[in-house]
Amino acid sequence: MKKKIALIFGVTGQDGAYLSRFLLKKNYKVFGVKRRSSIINTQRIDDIYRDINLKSDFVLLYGDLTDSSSISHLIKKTKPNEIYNLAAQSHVKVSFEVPEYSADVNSLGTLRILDAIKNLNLEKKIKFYQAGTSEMFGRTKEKFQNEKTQFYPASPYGVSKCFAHWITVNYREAYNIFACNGILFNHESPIRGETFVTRKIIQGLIRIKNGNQKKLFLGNLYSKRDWGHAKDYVEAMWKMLQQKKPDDYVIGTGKTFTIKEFANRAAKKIGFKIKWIGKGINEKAVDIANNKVLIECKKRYFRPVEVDYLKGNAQKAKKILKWSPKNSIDNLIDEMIEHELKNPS
Ligand code: NAP
Ligand code: G4F
Repeated sequence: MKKKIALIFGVTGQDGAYLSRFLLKKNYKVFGVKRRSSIINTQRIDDIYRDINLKSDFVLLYGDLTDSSSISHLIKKTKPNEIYNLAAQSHVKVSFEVPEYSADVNSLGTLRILDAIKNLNLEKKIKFYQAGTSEMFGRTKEKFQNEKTQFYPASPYGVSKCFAHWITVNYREAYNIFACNGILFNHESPIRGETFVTRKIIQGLIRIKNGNQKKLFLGNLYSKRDWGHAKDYVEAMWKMLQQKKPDDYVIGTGKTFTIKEFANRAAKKIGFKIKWIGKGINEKAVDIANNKVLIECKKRYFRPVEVDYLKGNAQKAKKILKWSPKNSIDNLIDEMIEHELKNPS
């Protein structure tokens, strides 16, 4: 039987790496799009090349979401059955520093792919997945967000992803493209980028434990996030494209924790006994064993405006996709710690 072909934009990212492995195990041929960088940045997918059973079906090609011609060329060359758009300037805080670039990649980049599908007359041949985010809910007052919750984005990143969401809906309705939006809540893993808060906390506390760092500096300790495991979430992306009809789905765990709660759990598992002292920007976590300060707050890690509370209601995905998360926050933290201990940075 002919193998299905997937084209993944953002293959070098956390989700790109998990999705590649997932699809290769399902017997797909996977083409991954990487950008040119001055230093090799394929660490997350290098082990696929080392896997004799996977490497012959995994091909990396250069491309960029800011370059329409590269997108059309890649689609013509690879003739995909499914396109996964995971590429983005994905850091919320950084999007305040580079708002125009974030919009170019995240919003117009999505439009460029959809428009290439349409202009190449491949509407009936290609299924499209768009990596949407709970950041689109932003400052919503709803306490359990689902597909019907109104968007109220609170960063250039969130706003850029709202454009991507609606242009995906628009091309689905206007041109009958099989296009789905996943509205994914935060998902993490041992290969999460080092500047996202979960990886930063675990990496920082282990460095402190090993004597390689003195303190960990964080921003807002009181925002709440619904954290799942990336490995569960890429399965949901694939499931969306296997349905009879294209649609949009919220993917989350339905549980939410503050950054402080995440840090407390991680610290305990790493072997610290901590207590919190002070208030606001002066709040600190102290190691009870020696009275040393382990965690401090720093103004530079706060955002101009914060998304205070996210909790995802994935009932629709549960019912239609038969999807539910397999990993708890504790499994996730354990796995992240184990990886960091084996691969100290
Ligand atoms: P990530 O680790 O930051 O990966 C982003 C990927 O996009 C990287 O491969 C990056 O390439 C690539 N990229 C950036 N700019 C590009 C451009 N101009 N052209 C082509 N590729 C470009 O993000 P992730 O956590 O895997 O997330 C995947 C997607 O899901 C993103 O769209 C993100 O916004 C969205 N999302 C993530 C979460 C989450 O919690 N992880 C939740 C909801 C939605 P380099 O490696 O070269 O930088
Ligand atoms: O880990 P974060 O940077 O993730 P954030 O902003 O929730 O965004 C991630 O999840 C989104 C899904 O909802 C994705 F769409 C997006 O691409 C990305 O993957 O920050 C989480 C929370 C924030 O409230 C932030 O203010 O942690 C708080 N925080 C506190 N101290 C910190 C820090 N965040 C970071 N990155 N670094 C800190 O030192």
